This record gives sequence, structure tokens and C-alpha cells, in this order.
Amino acid sequence: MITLHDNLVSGNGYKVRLLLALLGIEHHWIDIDLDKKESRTPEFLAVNPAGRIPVLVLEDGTALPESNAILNYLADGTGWLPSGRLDRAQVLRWQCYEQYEHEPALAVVRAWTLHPEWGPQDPAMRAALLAEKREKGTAVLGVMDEVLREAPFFVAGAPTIADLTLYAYTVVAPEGGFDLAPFPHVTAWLDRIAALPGYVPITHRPGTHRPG
Ligand SMILES: N[C@@H](CCC(=O)N[C@@H](CS)C(=O)NCC(=O)O)C(=O)O
Repeated sequence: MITLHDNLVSGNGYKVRLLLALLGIEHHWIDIDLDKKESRTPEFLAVNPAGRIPVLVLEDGTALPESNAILNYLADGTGWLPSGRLDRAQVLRWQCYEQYEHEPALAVVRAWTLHPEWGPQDPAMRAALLAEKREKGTAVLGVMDEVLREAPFFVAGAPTIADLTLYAYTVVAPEGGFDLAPFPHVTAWLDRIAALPGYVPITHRPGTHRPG
């Protein structure tokens, strides 16, 4: 059986948890306690030298880190990854956008809000970085709202892993102080995702397995 190394607070992990639930794929789930730095132990670094969750470990022991790579692996051959060349490129486009523009703003502001001990501790530097990330995050939400004004989902008019990639840290953006009310097309899209059969919220805890 496949195994997901993960943590419930992680939106990157949530992307994968959500797709596993939507596809109904049975899996082991291992909770990696980030506060206890379990992602940096020698044992975990042997699984992912980058020291990050999520990591999917396949039946043959191959470890696949990076949330969006895992989504592509799991979605291959399903409706969550379109078969057309251009549609697949559009999925990749939104996954690149998420990693470069969306996650570094929305996810980082949330992480530093939930965990004041994370990020730079110099008050002036922290305030300046947070202000910059809030501005960028608000701009990203504006881009998403414009796209969703014209289409119900990001690619090919149907839900794909592009949506799950963008959904995970958008739905929890208010935990970082982002107001979603000015983005009605984004909030309507969040509702459409939450209505999908098999949907689970970020707080849903799969059966937990501790190593050893
Ligand atoms: N680009 C990676 C980012 C993964 C990532 O940032 N993981 C965080 C949790 S969301 C983590 O493992 N942090 C613990 C650490 O860095 O030790 C992905 O999309 O999976």
C-alpha cells in the first residue's frame, strides 16, 4: 500500500490528502510532527533529503516528494489530469503559478500567523515581509477571481489537479488574515470544490500510523 508522510497543518499535504480522498485511494498516513522537527531527523532525510512533507512512498519503496508532483502521479489516467496536450500544459501553468506566486504569499503569511516562532524574528523585517506578502497574496486572489469570473474551474471547464493545487492554501487564507469577501468568484469556486463527492476538509485526519 502507498504511504503518505504528512502533517495536518500543511496545505501542501492537504492537496494530496484531498486527491486521495476524492479518488478513494486507500493509503497509510504517517503524521510528521513539524514542531518536533521530525522532518529533519536522519530517518526522514533518508526519505526526502529536502526535509519536507508531503512525501508519497510507493509500494516498491520509491519516495516521491513535492505536492504537485505527487498530484500528477496520482491523477495520471484519471479525469483529474486532462489528456489533451494543451490542457495538461495549462495544469502545469497553474501549478507553477501556485509554487512561485501563490504559496510564497498566502501560505507563508498563514504559517507565520499560526506559528509566530517561524520566519524572521526581527520585528521590523518581519513586518515588512508580511506587508509585502499580504500585498502579493491579495494580487494573486485578484488574478484567480478574474479567471474564475469566466470559467467554473481553472482548466477545461472541469475540476482538475490545477484546482486542488490552488485550493489548499486559498481555503485557509483567512487564517493568515486575508479577506476573501472581495473575491466572490473565488469563494463560489471554493464552494464548488467543497461540494465534490469525497471531499474532506483540511482538518480531516486519515488513519494515523506512527513509524516503528
Ligand atoms: N514545494 C514543496 C514544499 C513543501 C513544504 O514547504 N513543506 C513544509 C510543510 S508545508 C515542511 O515540510 N516544512 C518542514 C520543514 O521545512 O522542516 C511542496 O509543494 O511539497
